[in-house]
Formats: sequence, C-alpha cells, structure tokens
Amino acid sequence: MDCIPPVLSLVFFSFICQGHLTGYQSNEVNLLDSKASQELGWISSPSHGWEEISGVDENYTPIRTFQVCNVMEYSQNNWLRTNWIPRNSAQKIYVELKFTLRDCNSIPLVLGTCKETFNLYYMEADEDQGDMFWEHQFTKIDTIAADESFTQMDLGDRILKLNTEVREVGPTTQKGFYLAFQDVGACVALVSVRVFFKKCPFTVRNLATFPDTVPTDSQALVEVRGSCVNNSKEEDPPRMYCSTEGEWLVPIGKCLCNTGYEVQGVSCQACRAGFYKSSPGNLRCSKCPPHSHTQQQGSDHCSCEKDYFRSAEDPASMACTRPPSAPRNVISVINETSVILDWSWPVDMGGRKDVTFTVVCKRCLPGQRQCEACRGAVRFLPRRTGLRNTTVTVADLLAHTNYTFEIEAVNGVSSLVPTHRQFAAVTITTNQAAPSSVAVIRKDRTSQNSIALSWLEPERPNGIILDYEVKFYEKQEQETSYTILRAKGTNVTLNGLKPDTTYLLQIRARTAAGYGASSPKFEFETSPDSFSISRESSQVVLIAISSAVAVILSVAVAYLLLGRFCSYSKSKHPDEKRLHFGNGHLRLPGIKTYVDPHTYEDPSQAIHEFARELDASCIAIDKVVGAGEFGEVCSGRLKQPSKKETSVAIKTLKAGYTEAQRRDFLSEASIMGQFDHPNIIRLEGVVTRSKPVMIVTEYMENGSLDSFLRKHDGQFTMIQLVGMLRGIAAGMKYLSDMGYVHRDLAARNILVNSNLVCKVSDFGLSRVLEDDPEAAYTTRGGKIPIRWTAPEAIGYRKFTSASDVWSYGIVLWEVMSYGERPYWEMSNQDVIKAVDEGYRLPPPMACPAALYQLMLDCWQKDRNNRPKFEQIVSILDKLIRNPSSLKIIANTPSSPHSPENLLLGWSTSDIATFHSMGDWLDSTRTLPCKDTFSGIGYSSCSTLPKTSAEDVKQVGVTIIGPQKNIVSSLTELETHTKNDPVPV
Ligand code: ACK
Repeated sequence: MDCIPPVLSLVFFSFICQGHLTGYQSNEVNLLDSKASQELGWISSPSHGWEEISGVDENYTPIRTFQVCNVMEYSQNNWLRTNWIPRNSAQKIYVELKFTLRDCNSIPLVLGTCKETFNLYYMEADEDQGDMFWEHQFTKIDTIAADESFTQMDLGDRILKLNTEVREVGPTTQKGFYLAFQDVGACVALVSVRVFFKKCPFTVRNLATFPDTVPTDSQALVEVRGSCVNNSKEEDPPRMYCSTEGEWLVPIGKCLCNTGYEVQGVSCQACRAGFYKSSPGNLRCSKCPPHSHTQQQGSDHCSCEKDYFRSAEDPASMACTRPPSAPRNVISVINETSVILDWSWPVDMGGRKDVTFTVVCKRCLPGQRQCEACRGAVRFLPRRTGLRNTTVTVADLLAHTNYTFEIEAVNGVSSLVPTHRQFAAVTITTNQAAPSSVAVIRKDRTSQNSIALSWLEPERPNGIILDYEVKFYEKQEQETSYTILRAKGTNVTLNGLKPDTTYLLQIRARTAAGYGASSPKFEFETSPDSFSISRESSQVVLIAISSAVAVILSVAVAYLLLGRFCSYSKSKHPDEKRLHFGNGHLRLPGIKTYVDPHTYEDPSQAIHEFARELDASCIAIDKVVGAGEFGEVCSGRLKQPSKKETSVAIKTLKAGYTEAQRRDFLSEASIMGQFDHPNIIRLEGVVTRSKPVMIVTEYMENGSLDSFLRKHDGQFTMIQLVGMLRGIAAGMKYLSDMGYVHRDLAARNILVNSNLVCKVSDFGLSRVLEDDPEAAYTTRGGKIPIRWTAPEAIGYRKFTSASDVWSYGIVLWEVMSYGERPYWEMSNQDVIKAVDEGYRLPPPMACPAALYQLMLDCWQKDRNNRPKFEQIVSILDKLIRNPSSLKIIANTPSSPHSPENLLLGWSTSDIATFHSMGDWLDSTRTLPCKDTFSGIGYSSCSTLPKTSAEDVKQVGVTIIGPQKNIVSSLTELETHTKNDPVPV
C-alpha cells in the first residue's frame, strides 16, 4: 500500500460518504456479503497488490474494502481471492460488485500502463482449499469496466459515483466456489462484494401458504403446490409458479374457510359467540337468526330456543319456527252423503309460510264413545292431506252416519313435535242419499223375444234398496218410446222383444231417498228368427205385456183424472197441479211427489199419514222464542223412548182456535212431514191428541236468516255466505223435485242452525196469505209478499218453481247485503212498477260478480229463462270449489242496467220512497252522480224539482232521454208525498 499516493487513498475513502448503497431485494439470499464481515481474510497475491482497508458505509457502519492503484508501475497482475463460498441449494448464482474506478486521464504523471478495467474469475470446489491459490485454475467470468468513473480531483466538490455490476456465475455443479479479482494496472476500490441467489419467498395466496422456493437454473418455471391455512380447506388445489427471477406467478385454485370460520386477512378465524357460518367460503359470520342462539365460538349453526324448531330443509339462516295453532271457525255444509268443510286460517302460523291442512275422518258409531278411523272409499276433494286452501269436500260417506272431522294445521316443523296436534273438530251427521248407480250389468240368456239380465247392487246403496227400475227401448227408436219395468231383485227377464233387434237398457236403484243415478246404457240384441221360441209362448208373453201395459196405463189415467179432480175441487190455487207429466211422461209411482194435504177429504188423515203423533209428556218446553201466526214458538227438548234427547222448536196453536185454524195450523206439519232433506226443516212430530196442539221440529239455534245476518253484519267469509246459499238452493231443488212450490221463499223463512246450515221452513198452506207480515193484498184480492215474488205470480198468480227461483234471487240479494230490506223503503206499488219497467236491485256492496249475475238470471222476466234450482246448486258448488272466482266484485251493472237505464226506469214515486235523495242515488248506484248532484247544491228532495236540464247535463248525463226523464221525475216529485199508499 505504500505505493498508493495519499491523494488517491483519500479518494477511495471519501466516496463512501457520498455514494449510496442500495439495499437488496427480499427474494435474494446472500451466500456472501463482504459488508457483513469485519474480518474477510481474503488472499491477496502478490501481497503489495490488493490492499484491505477499513472504512464506513453511508450509515457509518464499519466495512472492509479492497483497493489497488499501482498505475505507476508496469506489468501489474494483482489477484484477490475470496474465501470458499458454499453454494447451498442455489443453482443460479449472482455476483454483485460495488466499486469505484479512476479515469487514467485524471491521474497526473500516469504511465502508459494505466488501465480502467479489472477481471472477475471463479473456481469451483467441493470444499474449502485453505490458502492454496492457483490463478490458472480460475475461469474468467467477465472483464469489469466502470460505467461511471471519476475524474475530478477537486477535493472540495468531488462527485464520486459508485459502480454496481452484477454477473452470473456458473452453471455450478460443485458444492462451492471461489471468486477472484484480477487487477492489471487500474486504480480501483472494491467497496463490496455480494454473492447471492434468488428464491420465491414464503407467501400466502388465496388462503394457501407457499414455501420458500429456489428457481431452477434453466428458464423453466417451478410449479409449487400450496397448503391451506388452518381452518380452511381446498376448494380447488392451490398452485403457483416460481420464476427464475424469484417471483411468484399465476396463482391457481384456492382454499375456503371452514364452516364456523371467517376470513380475516390471510387466515381463517372462528365466528364469535352469537354468530355462525354454515357453509365453507370466504363470507363473514352472520348473526344468529330470530329464536336461535349460540354460546360457542366457531359455530356452524345456531340452536333453536325452547319450543322453536328448524326442519331439515330449513336453511341455517332461517329463523326458528314452531307448529301453527289450530284452524278456526270450521263450518260444514252437508249434502246427502258429502260434506263441504270450510275453516279459517290459524291465528298463529308459527312463523312459516308452508302451512297446510290435513283432515282426519272418524266415524262415530251410535252409543259408542270412541270414534274409529273412516274406512272404505271416502273421497276427499281435492285431497285429504297437504291442503293449501281452507276448504275440502268429503264425498262418499255413509248415509245417516255420524262423523267427526279433525282439521289439523301443519307446517314444516309440525313433524318435529309429534305430540303437538293442533286441530279443530266438527261433528256432522250425513243425510239420506240416493243410491249410487248400478255399474255392472250381465247378460245371462237371450232368445228371439227375451233377454235375461242380472246386475250387481250399487256400490253405495245408502239405504235399503226397495226396487230397481229397468228402462229399455229399441236403439233405433232413440228413446222416443220406452218401457219401464220394476224388479225387486238384481235380475230381470225382458219378454216380448222383437227378434233380431238391438235394444238399449238402463237400470237405476231406488231407496227411501229416491232414485239413484242411472247405469250407463247397456246394449243387447235379441236372437234372429231361427232361434225363435214357440209361437204360443211368444203370444202369451205378448198378451201378458199388453195386459200389463194396459193395466199400468189405466191406473195412471185414473190417478191423473182423480188427482186433477181433487186438485181442482180442493186447491185454492188452480195453477198448482200436484200430479206431473215430467218431460211429457207421467211421473211414475215410486218417485217421491209432494201430496197436497188439501186433496184429502179428511185433513186429519193427511196429518197422520205424514206426521208422527208425539206424546206430550215427551216434550219439555223451555222458553218462548217468538210468535207465530197461530200461537207462540218455543224452544224445548224432546225425549222419546229409547232415543237421545234432542233440542226442538215447538209451535203451539193458541187456545180458542176454530176448526179451520186447527186444520191450517196442522197443514204445515202435513207438508213438512213429507220432506226429508238436510236443508229442509225436519218435522219431529205433532201433538194433536192433547192440548195445546203442537208442531215439533228440529231446533235451529241461530233462528231466522234475516235477523241472524243483520246481527252479524259483515262477519262471514264469502265461502260461508255461499255455503249458506248453496244449502238453501239444495233445499229448494229438493222441494221443486218433489213438485212443491214454496211461494214465500225469503230470508225470514230460512232458519239457521249452530253449524250455519240453512234450512227452508214455513210451509203452511194459508201462511202465504195470512201469516207473513210481508204479504200484501193484490188487486185480485190475494195476499202476496210483493218484494220477493216474481211478476207473473203477482200479476196472474202463476206460482211455479220458476217463481220460487225469482224469490231465491231476492234471498241471494238479502244474504249478500246482510239482511238489507229488498228495495229498501219503496212502496210495494213502486216495486211492482219498477220491476215491471225492467229495474233490478243493484249489486250489494262487495258482491262477487258471479253471484250478482246469478241474481239477475233469477230475475229474468221470462220465467223460462231463469235457471233451475239444480243449476243454481251446481253453479254455487263450482264457486265454492273455485273460491278465486268470487274475487271479481260486481260493479254498477252495465246495459240494460246502466246508470242511465236505471234512472230511466225510475218514476217520481220511486224517488219519493227514499228517505233522502242520497239514498235514492245510492240505491241506483249512481254514486258519481250523487257526488255531482251534491255539487250542484241539492240538499233534499224539495230542492231537486228546481233542477234544470242544464244541471243534469252538468253532472254528466248527456243522453237526451235520461236528462228529460230525471228532470221530469224531479219535477213530479213535488206532487207526491213520501208514503202514499198505492193500491196494487
Ligand atoms: O228469528 P227467530 O229467533 O227464529 O224468531 C222466529 C220465531 O221463532 C217465529 O218464527 C223462531 N223459530 C221458528 N222455528 C224455529 C226453529 N225450528 N228453531 C229455532 N227457532 C225457530 C224464529
């Protein structure tokens, strides 16, 4: 070192303070760093060549450097060799040199030997060779020149640049190597030597850890498989590639936090208490849903509170729920052997939307406390379980049998609480029903003129089969003429048939309840002539048949004539003939037909034919419930020997009656006693042999329908209302099938029991004339309930089932308006006139359009256009089965009942009958007009006559007709007083 001028020496030391040493990257692993050691111990050869000097770096940390500057001497060959550097796992090795180098031109007096480069060498060795150093064994890596050399010698302002050069070593194969620096006459200071290799450092990507990875020496990427962090699992195997530059590339796949754990940074942490995570994934934990909790950390679900549950299908995010409460307000509408059950939704649905209903049917045998599960082919429509609506029809029950139906509400968690059954029960008794149809008919024998047939009893006889009706006719005759036979058993031989002819045949069974449905048509053929039986026998058959037909015909004709004679001589209403020729055919014996008690010479004979005599001691009267035409109506109990005590209504005949009054009073029982239908009030019997004379009927807890509806205004569901109407229609169908015309069908004459079953009552013969306070005298002297009666019945006493249908329409209106009085306070005279002119009652509030249409159909002027009761029942059944059809609400009817037409239909007296103009406008459903009339300042009927045509035009009635009509009506109003009696 002696040869280095002090000036140069200074140069080397001072740069360190001004230069800057950049830090190395984190993916670089050092094998050697000269700065890190104070005692390098490198070998310098010759010894006056490279010189080791102590200095400080930019942070004033002491470092060791080497320098050489023999520029003044020739033939320089100075070597500096590092210690042995183990290679470790490195494949690709880098050497980073930091040095300063002096520009030869800047050195004064320099010889021609001055150099500006030095050489870098390496030598591989599997182990440390000690101090042995043979230059010739080294391999040159590169000649190192300075990018930045310094020339300035101004000590005060020297800008010295540190050169950094990096070279790759290798490829290496042995365990280690040496580096050597050869100087051939330059002025160089080796500030630091760093030997390193690159690696891809440990990292966490997509919740997978990737270890430190050393790249290969080649250009190929190293594929590395990641491992999921704790509490996570692989969704897709995590992988990454480590590049030769020590960089991670292309992350693929990922891990997801386990259930109960959520992502926080690069790890999965347990959910806190009160939180849960039910699925693997990188979502956050969620708060426990309502009615659930968890006290533990890392929960994958929250447990339900006591009495709350979660079904297997419920997601963990759903609130815990519970079974629903029981259904409410079960009502039953019985029709022979079927029943429509209807109920309201439970108050508590348990917090779920999947509530359905299950119906359990139990048959209760008389005298037995326990009921047994229904057996046999009971049908549930639409089904028994999983009902989504609050109604079901149960069909094919046994006739005259007690049943209990349990309607259970269930939801998705009900099965988790098997002991918790929430149901509402209803007990019913089915009625008499006609037998089902004969399904199987067998041909036993055929001959030229006869056929022997047998068949199976109907599947549901619903009672004792009295006989079978066998109807047959020639196929080509198309039923224009046919023969009817009656068979006691299940076989018959038809004689007197034509040879080689095709016949059609139908059979139906008859019980006390009437005929069942006919069997399907059965076709058979008689044998051709060649199979003929003897001539005599066929003649005998023919004579027998002719005689039988002759006998039947003469009996029928005699019966008909007698009936006509009796009805003409006895009936007060010549229009009403009790013998019928249904469809041109004589009503055959066996079909139940109403018999007018007045056709009996001795009325007491009729009463004892149709009504049972009760012993007065069996009857206990409790209280008076109302007043009838002939005396009080009481409630009480009937206890007949070997029968259960039942609640009854007792109509009494007041003392001091005349014989005619007694006969009229009892005629109601004679009529009622002929009926047996769930919607007709049932007669228990009469007391005629002691006083007071009494008629005892079943007790109807809710009394008359009109007052019942008024008391419960707006409280029933539409289905309940339609159920009641259906019952009334079914009762009326039965009456019309029996040939009975009621003449006073009105809500006041319908009784309602505790199950909301409606039954037709009030059958007295004279009551239409005398008993009904609604009845008014007509111009012909009769007394008629005008508002309920069809125009032809008012006009010329044409009382028929079709006029009953008109009255049914009014009952329909009464029911839908909760007992409103038809035509309000209009006088009878005005009602007759308005109806005659085409006016019809408007739809009651919130009345389904389908029901209003039915009303209008019942009020067809031409009675032939009105529906039959059978059709009404079927329409109502359809509505009940399809409750959504009741959702369309009737508006103000359009033509021919548009506001204009309605107004046209009114006369001044119409208007006079209303309490106020508002009532009238309300009733005509011209509410917009009402508002606008108010707008033009009417306040009472007296101010309206002053209304001009212009005013009427103002309120939007622009058609000339209605304008004139309203104005003239309003003007005439002055001349009428409100309650003028109008003779009819
Ligand atoms: O509306 P209500 O209570 O029901 O008042 C009348 C009254 O008697 C006069 O007819 C009541 N009534 C009539 N028949 C019966 C019956 N079978 N059950 C209960 N109440 C009845 C009717």
